[in-house]
Amino acid sequence: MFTPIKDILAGKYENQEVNVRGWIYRTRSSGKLAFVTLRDASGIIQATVAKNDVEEKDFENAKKALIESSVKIFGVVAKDKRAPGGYEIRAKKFELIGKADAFPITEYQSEEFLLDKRHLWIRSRELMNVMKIKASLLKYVREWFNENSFYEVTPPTITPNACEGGTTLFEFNYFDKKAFLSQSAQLYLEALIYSLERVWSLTPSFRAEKSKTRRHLAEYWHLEAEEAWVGNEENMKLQEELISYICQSLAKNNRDELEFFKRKTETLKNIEPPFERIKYEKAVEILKNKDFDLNYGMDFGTKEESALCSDIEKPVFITNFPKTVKPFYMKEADEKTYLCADLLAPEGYGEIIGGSERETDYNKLVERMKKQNMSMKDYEWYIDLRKYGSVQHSGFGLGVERIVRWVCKLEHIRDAIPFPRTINRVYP
Ligand code: NSS
Repeated sequence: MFTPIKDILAGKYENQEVNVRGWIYRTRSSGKLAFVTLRDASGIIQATVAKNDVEEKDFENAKKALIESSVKIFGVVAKDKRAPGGYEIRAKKFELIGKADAFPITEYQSEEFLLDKRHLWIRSRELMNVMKIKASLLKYVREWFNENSFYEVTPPTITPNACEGGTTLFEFNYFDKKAFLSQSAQLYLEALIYSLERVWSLTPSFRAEKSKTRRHLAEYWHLEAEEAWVGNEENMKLQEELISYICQSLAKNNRDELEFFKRKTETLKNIEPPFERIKYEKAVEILKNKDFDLNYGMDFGTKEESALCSDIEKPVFITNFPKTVKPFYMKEADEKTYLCADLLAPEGYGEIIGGSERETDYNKLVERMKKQNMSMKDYEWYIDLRKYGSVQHSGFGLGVERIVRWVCKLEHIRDAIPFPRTINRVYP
């Protein structure tokens, strides 16, 4: 049996014998003593290997093994103030499992080099902690959807049409036909509400973003929900509750990882409904007062969003965007605007959710699509839904890496995903 390092550091094994296994994080030796710091998925602990306590071969291996070699250690746990974490293992056996070559990643490396060596860099403390936060966050999301009677569904990621407009579509040859990588599961979720009423899905979404930004990936994880019999106001309430549940759960259960990123648990605990709602029109005024050169009808970019959410403590909804900047499927609020909302994260991190009430009127949809020169044939199935028991419905999409970036205060979204896909990177 092998003991997770975290349990030893929690003080459960003082003066007891343990077996641990993992990878060498740091190593040094002096004379008859080798210090080997060991890392497993749960934590880091120091082991001392004394020449007189182990077989000669084991001692030689402990002295020579380079960092990232995999090892198994058997020994006794001792409390020791000098050891990082307060405990160390005094080894009785040291077994070298996989000898490592000289590890290519040393202390000061360029971002590009670390991205080339991503398959190794994912072992770093930073990326391990990000991945732990992400795994927990997805667990909380599942809990919340289960609690709130949503069914998880599995929509396709190969699609015949666009959801969010043609400019960010990845097209490919599908058995001699044109097909696209999905930008959003929304249109399929809309079909699924007629059987299950409340549905959600977690899928990769693809955006051929031609710009280099710190918040766009070409492939990201998209968490989407769609609800029958629900208008945009209730849709926003669900989003507030979901975001709050995620933040409360992280604050309660992920202290160590949050501390690593200097994210205060208090800040997350304060993220409770209601979130402020600001109409797009008002947001334009706010930006103009901050000296932005911008007119009604223009979309917000990174800078505009940042300016709207840099001084706030809770996420904020920007609602009622003009029809000119949003896709065809939204329900109109009035002649100029849609019943929609983008949720912006605090501290300048910007949009994490896009959501709206959907157009239910067959004729309005067709008219709008014709105006935008959309191919009616590709969307026939979608507008068909309006013919068979159409009901009010709404939904939203949350960018998983966007919320992870905010919670972990990451400079760049690519560090919220183990193998980022961006405009100039598909390797490794
Ligand atoms: O384009 S969205 O704003 N909206 C939709 O796709 C809707 N069809 C979702 C729905 O109602 N079911 O994208 C939703 C979110 C957005 O708020 C971001 O958080 C995230 O998806 N998003 C991205 N994350 C990372 N990289 C890129 N390129 C990206 N684009 C959107």
